[in-house]
Amino acid sequence: MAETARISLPEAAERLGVHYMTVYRYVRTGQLPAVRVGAKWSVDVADLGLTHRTVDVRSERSHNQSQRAARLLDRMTAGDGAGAWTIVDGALASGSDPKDIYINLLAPVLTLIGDGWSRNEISIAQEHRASVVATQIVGRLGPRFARRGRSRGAVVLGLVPSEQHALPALMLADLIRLAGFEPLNLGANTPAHSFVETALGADRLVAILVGATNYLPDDTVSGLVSEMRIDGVTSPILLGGRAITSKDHAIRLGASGWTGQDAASALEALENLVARVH
Ligand code: B12
Repeated sequence: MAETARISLPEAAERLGVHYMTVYRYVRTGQLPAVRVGAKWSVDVADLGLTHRTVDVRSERSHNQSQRAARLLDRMTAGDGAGAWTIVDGALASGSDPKDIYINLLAPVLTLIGDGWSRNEISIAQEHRASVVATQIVGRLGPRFARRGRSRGAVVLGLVPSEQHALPALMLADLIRLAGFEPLNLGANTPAHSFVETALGADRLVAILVGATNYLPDDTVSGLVSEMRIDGVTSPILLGGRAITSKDHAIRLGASGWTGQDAASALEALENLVARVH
């Protein structure tokens, strides 16, 4: 039968053969159940085996994930679409869903590629090859984000004029579809009149999301927003992406709000907007 005595964190650390701070971290991150009485934590001895197993599984999982990311980076920079897809397919087979693939595999690999480029370790040619392969992966995964049932409304999205980074909008559009909206993605380098035409023609428009990855002069972005307003767009316009650094920044540029700088925060901003309206 399992032992059920309660012991302190230093005692647990001794039994597990790890530092006190490691046990404390297990408690703070929820890997080890603990009870606090006053300033003192205690844990059940029976949970210690569980902790070791959980930590083993987690570290094995994160090891597998980083190996997979390294292999994907290698295939993407080589321009090997088939090889890259085999890796993505392997991740799907081992239980990742398409959203996981975007957020926990493809986006981190793209970030590594960008960092490698900025340190001169990855050439512009490799970056271009990788972008094409990433676009192919997104093209194959895209249909898996489709949802049945009535859409929650249309969301127009696109990137500011002169911006070539189309991939962030492609990925975000799929995630928006998964959340039940109908994305109308205008992609890279979108002029104001295309935002306006799409917004005015959209059925049950929820919002327009305008992304900027590269830094642009503020008046170019605020000019885009005011052109949309002058041309009759009344729906919320949210600005975001890497180059829009805060909510204040977005508001200063004339937007109704900020999407944040990554896909997860963009989805959250959209949900908050819908919750405020209803
Ligand atoms: C692929 C890539 C390219 C490709 C783009 C191909 C394509 N079809 O998209 C090419 C080769 C063309 C390119 C060009 C350039 N690039 Co580039 N590129 C990248 C790279 C490696 C991946 C971009 C990507 O798809 N990211 C996807 C995810 C990982 O990015 P993300 O920022 O988290 O995107 C999310 C947010 O934008 C968020 N989001 C939040 N709110 C909203 C709202 C909206 C509406 C949208 C759409 C998105 C959004 O959702 C996204 C989805 O997850 C990045 C590295 C990186 N860290 O991203 C560099 C990077 C973006 N590039 C950079 C630079 C400097 C350039 C160039 C100027 C120089 C160059 N590398 O040759 C040119 C710029 C050209 C231009 N005028 O736009 C820098 C930008 C620096 C900065 N502003 O901070 C980066 C960060 C590389 C680096 N580490 O320095 N690039």
